[in-house]
Parts: sequence; structure tokens; C-alpha cells
Amino acid sequence: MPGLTRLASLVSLIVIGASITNGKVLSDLTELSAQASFDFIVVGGGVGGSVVASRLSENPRHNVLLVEAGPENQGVTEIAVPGFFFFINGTYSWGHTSTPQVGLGGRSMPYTQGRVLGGSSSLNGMMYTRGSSDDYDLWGKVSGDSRWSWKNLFPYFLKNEQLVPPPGGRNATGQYDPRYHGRNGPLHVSLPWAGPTDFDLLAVKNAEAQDEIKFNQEPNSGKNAGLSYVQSTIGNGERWSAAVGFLGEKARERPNLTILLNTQTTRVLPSNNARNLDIRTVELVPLGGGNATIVAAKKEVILSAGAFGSPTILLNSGIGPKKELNKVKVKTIHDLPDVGKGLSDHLIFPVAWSANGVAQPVDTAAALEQWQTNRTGPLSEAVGHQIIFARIPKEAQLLKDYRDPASGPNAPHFEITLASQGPQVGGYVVLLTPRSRGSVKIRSNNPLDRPLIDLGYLTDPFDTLAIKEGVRVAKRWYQGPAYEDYVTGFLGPDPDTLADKEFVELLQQTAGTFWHPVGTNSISAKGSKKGVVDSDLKVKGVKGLRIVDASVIPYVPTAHTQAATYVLAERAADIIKEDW
Ligand SMILES: Cc1cc2nc3c(=O)[nH]c(=O)nc-3n(C[C@H](O)[C@H](O)[C@H](O)COP(=O)(O)OP(=O)(O)OC[C@H]3O[C@@H](n4cnc5c(N)ncnc54)[C@H](O)[C@@H]3O)c2cc1C
Ligand SMILES: *[C@@H]1O[C@H](CO)[C@@H](O)[C@H](O)[C@H]1NC(C)=O
Ligand SMILES: *[C@@H]1O[C@H](CO)[C@@H](O)[C@H](O)[C@H]1NC(C)=O
Ligand SMILES: *[C@@H]1O[C@H](CO)[C@@H](O)[C@H](O)[C@H]1NC(C)=O
Ligand SMILES: *[C@@H]1O[C@H](CO)[C@@H](O)[C@H](O)[C@H]1NC(C)=O
Ligand SMILES: CC(=O)N[C@H]1CO[C@H](CO)[C@@H](O)[C@@H]1O
Repeated sequence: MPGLTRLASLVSLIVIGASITNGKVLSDLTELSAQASFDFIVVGGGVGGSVVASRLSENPRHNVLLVEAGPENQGVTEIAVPGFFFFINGTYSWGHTSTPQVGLGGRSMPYTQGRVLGGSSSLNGMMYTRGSSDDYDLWGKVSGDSRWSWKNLFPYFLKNEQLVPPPGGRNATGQYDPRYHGRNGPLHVSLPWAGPTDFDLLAVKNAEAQDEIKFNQEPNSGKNAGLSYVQSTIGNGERWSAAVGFLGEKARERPNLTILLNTQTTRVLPSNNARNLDIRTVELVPLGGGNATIVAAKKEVILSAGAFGSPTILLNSGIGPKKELNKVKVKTIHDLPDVGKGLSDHLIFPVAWSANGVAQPVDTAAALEQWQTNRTGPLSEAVGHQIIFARIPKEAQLLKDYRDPASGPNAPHFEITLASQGPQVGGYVVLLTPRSRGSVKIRSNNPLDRPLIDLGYLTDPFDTLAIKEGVRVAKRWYQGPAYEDYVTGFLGPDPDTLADKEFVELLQQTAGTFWHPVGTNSISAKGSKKGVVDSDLKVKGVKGLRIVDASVIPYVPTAHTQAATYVLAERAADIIKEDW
């Protein structure tokens, strides 16, 4: 793609003016003093880890080490510019590939995960969506602990967030409801720079003209169904990652926070003289391998290496299903069958319509100049302006044949993205409530080997049938009165005209992911044999070790997953502070 090459050369010409602080940011393991001693060691500097390390080090009595496998986020132009979301250099990602997917006709899928300070929030699509209140009430139910419920988590959403004006400062009144937003939190969230465009206004008109999908002024109120304007983790026109929000200059000035970059955690190790299993030690190697260094925490180790990273570290350490660990010759120190199980994720399916619009190409060089001048313009936006959340219609046969996997009656089954590309209207139908489950396993007893990631897509027959229903919802939407002169036809894939076999083949060939893996170290009630962590996020049967990241979320929420991970980490930080 010539456009891409040109973009890459543009990016390399610019170094943005972010100041790079040294001092408490160590660029590799050789800079870690052998005498250094820490109360807490946090593994992984993504959403969960950045929040926990930042909040714990607010207390000057706590000395915190944050270990991140990837490099610095500051000073990287393509990370900072929201519109370069699709063009971030692969060196900032783990470069995972899934196992061949049975449900996708044997296809393996490349799977992006951030490996840079800020983790996946340094290269995600920046959508800020909390999901349905039902999603969180279900956490409360499976953990047997009402602290994990929408009502009790809501103050933590506000604590976390700071709603800021859209880039350029346009008046977005009426496109959100300020009552549901925070004003002083570290995470900046805003509405898009431009809008409403003619295409946006058509959608609002269409929402008024039919009954299935109504306009919803505030998608982050806990009731997310309907058509809404997108909110994004963007502040002043720049990507607002967890590293920007929680590991900025102020946090870096704290004498009690040390950030160690380019360092991989291979295992957690039990202390020899503990009667019960007590794990407060980590084994660290330079990214990609080298001699190991052992560092012990005085209080706790907190794993925040993400839905693939955290179970991988546990399995490498001999914490997991004994039978599987035996197969790869890893000695089991703690038989915990659910480690790596229960992976749930959002599959996406592209569909398109023909339309009467005219394509409006963006001049990337001019857009970049504008972004550099005052942080506005098309590059200060990432994805579209609007999204739809919708349910399977009540009368659908599917809900009679299968138990509804949605977390509750308010939770939508689908997200439908809206995008106008001139002569085409495109969109993804996203299955928010899959019944299929995948897993994370280790390949060998070499902790540097990549994990085996089985996404499990479309292994439950409900999911294919649900995708068909989702396409029908999207078809009905664009058949609405407001689109009469604009949308000229459905280009498919159409479950109502294609033979089942043909539809399924197209689904297998074109399905992608929104990168929302959760559930691989699921939370469960204290005393339950299921799950991996209890409702204090402590690893079951182990002292000194907690997990704070997307892996503990039991079922994928009806939303993009960063807001859920942020609120989890804010709550967890207070739980940990209360203990110490
Ligand atoms: C391409 C992409 C687009 C996305 N788009 C959106 C979106 O638009 N909106 C949304 O809400 N969500 C989105 N998400 C999902 C969201 O970013 C994640 O849900 C969220 O980042 C999860 O937080 P986490 O802390 O669990 O993991 P992460 O943020 O991924 O952080 C894990 C960190 O641990 C580090 N790590 C892993 N293993 C080790 C190890 N062994 N040693 C040391 N460090 C380690 C990693 O390098 C990483 O920095 C997207 C994700 C991706 C990948
Ligand atoms: C990506 O980063 C690597 C390492 O910094 C560099 O060698 C490479 O040229 C970069 N690729 C692009 C397309 O910018
Ligand atoms: C923004 O627009 C609303 C109406 O849409 C108006 O009531 C309000 O005064 C405007 N605010 C500013 C600061 O212009
Ligand atoms: C690893 O340690 C050994 C023994 O101390 C040493 O000889 C070797 O140089 C070290 N390797 C690296 C990459 O530092
Ligand atoms: C930003 O700069 C562009 C020109 O590059 C200009 O058109 C626009 O009005 C400016 N916006 C603000 C908010 O200053
Ligand atoms: C635990 C620890 O190292 N605490 C230090 C945190 O920083 C203050 C100065 O701000 C020191 O006085 C503490 O000893």
C-alpha cells in the first residue's frame, strides 16, 4: 500500500515534544540496583498495572516497582496521534497469532496486544464504553460480593474519569449526559472533534423514525442500548492511554515509584520457608531473554500482564491444571484447574451497503500539520462518530432454542459500527454475548515461548445463529425511513439470501476481532472451587499474589473492555490499600 509507506515516512520525520523523564524510569534490568527493595511489585504496565502502580504509590509508605516488557510510550508520534491507530509499528505489540480456529475453518488469526508502557491502551481504538449495568451486577453475583456491582462500582468510574471538551472545543451539549461523567479523574475522555456530520444527523433522524433502535443520549449510564455518539479516551486531541493518565510526570516524580522497562517477567516463585504457599517473588529477564534476576516484594506481587500474559506467567510458574502442566514438563506447585480457561472475546463481522454518498479523501500531510499546529482535525479522531447497541428481538426463535447468554435484560447482544465511505456504508456486526469459550495454554517449559491462544470462536452453534440475527438488525436499521434516498442496497453477506453453507464460509473467512479477551483467570466466590481469584482478587490458595487486569473479568462485557478494566483496577487499588 503506497499510502502506508508515505505515512510511515511522514511519521519518522517528526519527533513530538513530549519530555522524556529519566530517573525513576529504568530502561532495562541492568539499571535496577541489587539493593533496591519494594513493598509491591506490579507486573505489566497496561491498564490494570498502570492504575494499580499509580494508586498504590500515592501513599508514600508504599514503595512500588512496575515491571513492563515493552519500551517507553512517550515521544512516539504514531501512538500519540489518534488517527494513526491502524498504523502503529508492530514493535509495540507482542505479535501473537491464535491457534488454527476450528470455528473459522482452520484459519489462524494474528492478534494484537500492546507491549509498551500503557499496554493495549497505547494502541487501542480508544472507544470508551462501560457496558450494561447488568454486566457488572453479574460480577457481583459470580463473586458473591456486592462491591463488584454496577451501583457500588459507579463512584469508581467517576473517580477514574475526567470528561474534557472535544478537540477544538466544539459545543457537544445534547450528545452525552454530564451527570454520568467524572470531572477530576486521571483518564481523559472526550467526544469527537467533528460533528455532527450529515451522515450522523441521518442516523439521529432514523432513530426517531423507527422503533427498534432509539437515540440514547448517554451510552455510559449503565443502559447502553440504542444509537449513541462515541466517547473516546482522547484528551486535547491526543491518545490518553493508561500511561499518559496514570504514569505521567507527576507519578514519575514520586520517589516511591520505579518503572522498569524492556523487562519480561517469566515466573513467580514461592518462598522456600513458607508453610502455606506464599508467593511474593518474581523472576525477571531482559525482553527476549538473558540472565534472570530475582526480586522479592515485602508485601505483594500483583500480576497485570493482561488476559494472555497473566495466565501464561501462572502456568510457567506451575500454577494451573496439573494434567496439562505435566504434559509440558512443568512441575505443578499449585493445582488450579481454571487458569487459562474461560476465554471470552468479541468476534466482528464486516457487512456493507451501497450508498449515494461521495468519498471525501483525507490529505494526510495536511491533517498531520493541523494536528501538530493545534491538535485538531481528522487525525484527532480515531474511529467513527456513532455506535449502535442492540438486542436480539424478543420473538426470535433463537432465544427460545437457547438460554440467553446476555448478562441481563438491559444488556445488548450486538454492537453495530456506523461508517460512511462515500459510495458504500460499512459496518461491523459485533457479537457481544458469545457462548463460545477459548483458552490460553503454554507450549513448553520454556517461559519465553509464546502461549497457545485458542480464541474458540464460533465453537458454540448459538454464536453463528446470533451473528445472523445481528446482520438482520443492521439490515432493518438501514431500511429505515431516513436512509431512503441514501442507502441503495445491501451488499451482504446476507443470511437471508445465501445458503447457510455459503454464509458460514464467508463468516469464517472474514470474521475478525475487537481484541477484548477476558476471563482467563476468572473471579469467583470465596470458597468456590471454580475460578482463579477470589473477590479480593487474590489467587486462590496462595498468599501474597493478586491479579488485576482483564483476565479476572468473568464474562466479556457488552462493551469495549478498557473502561471495565479501569474500574476493576481502581476498585482493586482501594482493596489492596485497605489491607496494608
Ligand atoms: C488493537 C486493540 C484495540 C482495542 N480497542 C479498544 C477500544 O477501542 N476500546 C476499549 O475499551 N478497549 C479496546 N481494546 C481493549 C483494551 O485495550 C484492553 O481491554 C485493556 O488494555 C486490557 O487491560 P489489561 O491491563 O488487562 O492488559 P494490557 O493493557 O494489554 O496490559 C498488559 C501489559 O502487560 C505487559 N506484559 C505482558 N506480559 C508480560 C510479562 N511477562 N512481563 C512483563 N510485562 C508483561 C504487556 O506488555 C502490557 O503492557 C483494544 C485492544 C487492542 C489490542
Ligand atoms: C518500527 O520500529 C523499528 C524499531 O524501532 C524500526 O526499525 C522500523 O523501521 C519501524 N518501522 C516502521 C514502518 O516505522
Ligand atoms: C451549547 O449548546 C447548548 C444548546 O445546544 C446551549 O444551551 C449552550 O448555551 C451552549 N454552550 C455554549 C458554551 O455555547
Ligand atoms: C550471564 O551470566 C554468565 C555467568 O555469570 C555470564 O558469563 C554471561 O556473560 C551473562 N550473560 C549475559 C547476556 O549477561
Ligand atoms: C486549528 O488549525 C486549523 C488550521 O490548521 C484551523 O483551521 C483551525 O481553526 C484551528 N482550530 C483551533 C481550535 O484553533
Ligand atoms: C517506603 C519508602 O521508600 N518510602 C519513602 C517514600 O518517599 C518518601 C519521600 O517522599 C521517603 O521519605 C520514604 O522513605
